[in-house]
Amino acid sequence: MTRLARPSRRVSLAGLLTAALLATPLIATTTPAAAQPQAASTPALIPKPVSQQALDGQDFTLKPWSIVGVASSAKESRAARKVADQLTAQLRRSTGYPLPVIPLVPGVADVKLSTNGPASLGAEGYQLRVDRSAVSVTAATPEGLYRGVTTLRQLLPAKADAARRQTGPWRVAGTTIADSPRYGYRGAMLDVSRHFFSVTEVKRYIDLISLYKLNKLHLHLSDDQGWRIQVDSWPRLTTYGGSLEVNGTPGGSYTKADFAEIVRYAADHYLTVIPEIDTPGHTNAALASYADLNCDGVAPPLYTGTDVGFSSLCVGKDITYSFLDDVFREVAQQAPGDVIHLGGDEAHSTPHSDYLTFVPKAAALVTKQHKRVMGWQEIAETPLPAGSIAQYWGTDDARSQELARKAAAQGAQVVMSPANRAYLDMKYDDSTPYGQDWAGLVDVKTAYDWNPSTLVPDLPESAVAGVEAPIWTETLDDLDKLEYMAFPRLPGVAELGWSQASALDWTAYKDRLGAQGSRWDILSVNFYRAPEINWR
Ligand code: IFG
Repeated sequence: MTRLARPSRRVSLAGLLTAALLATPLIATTTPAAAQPQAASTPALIPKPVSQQALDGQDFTLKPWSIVGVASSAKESRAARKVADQLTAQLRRSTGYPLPVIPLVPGVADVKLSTNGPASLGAEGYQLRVDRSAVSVTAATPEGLYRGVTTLRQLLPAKADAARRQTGPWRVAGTTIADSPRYGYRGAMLDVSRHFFSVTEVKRYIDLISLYKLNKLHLHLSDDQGWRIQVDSWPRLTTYGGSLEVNGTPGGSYTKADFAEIVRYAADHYLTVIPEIDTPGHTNAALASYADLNCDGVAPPLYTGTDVGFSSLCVGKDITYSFLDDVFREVAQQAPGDVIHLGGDEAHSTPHSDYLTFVPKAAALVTKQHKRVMGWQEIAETPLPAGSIAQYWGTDDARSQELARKAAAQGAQVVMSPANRAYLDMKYDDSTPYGQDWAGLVDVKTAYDWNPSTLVPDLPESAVAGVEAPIWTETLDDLDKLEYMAFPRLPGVAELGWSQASALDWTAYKDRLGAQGSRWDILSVNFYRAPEINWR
C-alpha cells in the first residue's frame, strides 16, 4: 500500500489535488451503462439511532481517489486524527484505496470528520450525512466522532470490514442521522478468573463489543479460581493465585504492561476499563496465596471447581484491610477510569454482621484512591459513599428488586444486568452445548425484550445508569465459546443501552439483527445462528 507522505500542517490546494491524482490508479472511472448501480439498501443499524431519514437517489460511492478530511480544535486534533486513522486503516485493507487523511479544507475531502460540532451533541452524540457528494460525521468530541464512525462502518457494505482486499463498489445509501445514547453506562463484563483470557483474546472481545457502541469493559479479575492482575506488593496473588483456572488447566495473569495494553486498546475503542476485585467472598485465590489472610492462619488449596459462596476474607483481621489498601492502590494506578468494582456478591461464608462491617471499610479504601465504588447489588445493604453504583443481577426476585431500590434510596446509581436476561453465559435453549441455566434459558428475544428503566418496580428511572451484559466463564474456556454465547445476544443489550425506549421493538430489531450475520461472517465471529433470526 503506497502510503502518501503525511501532508505538512499547511496544505496547498494544488498539493492536495496532486496528492489526489497520484493516489488514483489509472482505471476507468465511468460505469458501463449495463452495470448502473442499484441503490444501496437501507441500512439495518444496531443500535438504532435516535433519528434517521433516507435520502433517495443520494447514494455515495467511495472512490480510489477519495480523501478523508479531519476538522478539530488543536486540543482534540490528535484524538480526532486517531479516529480517522482507525477508519482508514480498516478501509485501506478492504478497499485497497490509499484514502489519505488530511486536515479538512472546504471542497477537497469527500469523507469529512469533524469534532467542531455543537456542544448540544453531548459527549457521545453525532450527526451523520451521506449524499452523492460526500459523507460527513460531525460530533462535539472525539468520542462522539468515534461513535459516528462506528455507525458509518455499519452503513458500508459488510465486506468493508474484511481483513483482505475485496472488490467494490463501496456504496453507501444516502441518509441523514442524528444520534446520541440513552444511558451513560453501556457495559460488557468478561470473567477472566474462571478461565483466563490473554491480552490478544481480550482485544478481540473489545473489537467486537465496540461495534455496538458499548463504553464500559468490566473485567472480573479475581475470584476463587484465579487472581489475574499483578499486585507488586503481594506477588503470590498472581504467581501462585493466578496459576490455575477451572478444571485445573494452567491459568495466567496480566503483568502491569499487559494490563496497560488492555487499557490502552480499550481506550482506543472508547471503552473505559472497570476492574473488579471481588470481596469479601469469591476470594479463595487470594486466601490460598497468603495464609495470614485466613482467620485460622491456614491457606486453603487452590480451587478449580465451580462452586460459589464458600470463601471469605477475614473481616476481623487488620491485615485484610492493609491487603486491600495495597490491592486497590495498585489496581487504581493501573486503571485510569473513575470506577473500581469491589464485588460484594454471594458472601455466604461471611456472617451478615461481618458483611455489614466489611463493605464500608473496603469502600473507604476505594474512595481513598479517588475512585467511585461499584459493587454487586448486595452492597446496597450498607451505607455507600457518594457516587456509588450497585449492579443489579436479579431474576425478578423480590430480594434483588428490594436491594436495587435500597441502592437508589441512598442516592446510588443502578446498572441493570438481570441474570435471566443479560447474563450471556446462560444457555439459549436446552440444546446449547455450554453455559449455565440457573437463571433460566435466555434466547435472543429474552435478552432484548425488556426495559432497563422499568424492569424493577418502583425503582426511579433517574437511578438507572444503564446496562451491562456479563459473561461468566466457568464453562467457557476459549474465544469460540465466548463468541457463540455473546453473539447474537450482546448487540441486543447494547441497543437497550443506546437506543430510545420508543425504538425498542422486537419484530423490527430481529430483522436488523439478521443483517449483522454477513458482517459477523466477514469478521469470522463464531456466532450462534439462532433459527428464529433471518440471517443474511
Ligand atoms: N453468580 C455469580 C458469578 C457466576 C455466575 C454464573 C454473580 C454476581 C453466578 N455472581 O453473578 O460469580 O458464578 O452465572
